[in-house]
Amino acid sequence: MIDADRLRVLVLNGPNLNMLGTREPAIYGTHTLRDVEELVATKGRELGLDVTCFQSNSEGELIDTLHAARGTHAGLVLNAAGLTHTSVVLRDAVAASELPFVEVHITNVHKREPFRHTSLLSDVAHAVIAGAGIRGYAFGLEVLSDLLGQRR
Ligand code: DHK
Repeated sequence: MIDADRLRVLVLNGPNLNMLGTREPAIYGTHTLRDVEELVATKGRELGLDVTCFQSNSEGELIDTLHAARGTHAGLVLNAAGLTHTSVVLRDAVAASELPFVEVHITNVHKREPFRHTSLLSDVAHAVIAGAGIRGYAFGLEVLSDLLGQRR
């Protein structure tokens, strides 16, 4: 149920994150995408936010979702996964959405391969959280909640 009094926040997950839990568990851990969704639903309730989650392996679907979120959501928690490091079009879609956002990475990308050290999103993100595991999504919601509270 959508509550008109609660700000809507989109939690958007990019390619391969549907494989969480079984994908390279030594790197990404054993929590699943479902665990992420339950975590942000709980945190959202605690913060009084109306959280919607979406994951896609398709860049186009992620872009369409960002376009649809413009004007319907107040903020964004985004793990663009590998597209973080490569996608100009996703960056452009985030900018077009005009949503304040927190960039989240489950792993500490700066401790990993050099190609993961570059983000096409960080310079336009409100905050960047990396290496906190899936708790990073909950932290992202807290940061966004503070920011949106200040803007109300
Ligand atoms: C997830 C991915 O799928 C990688 O492509 C990124 C990110 C890191 C994460 O840590 O959540 O490089």
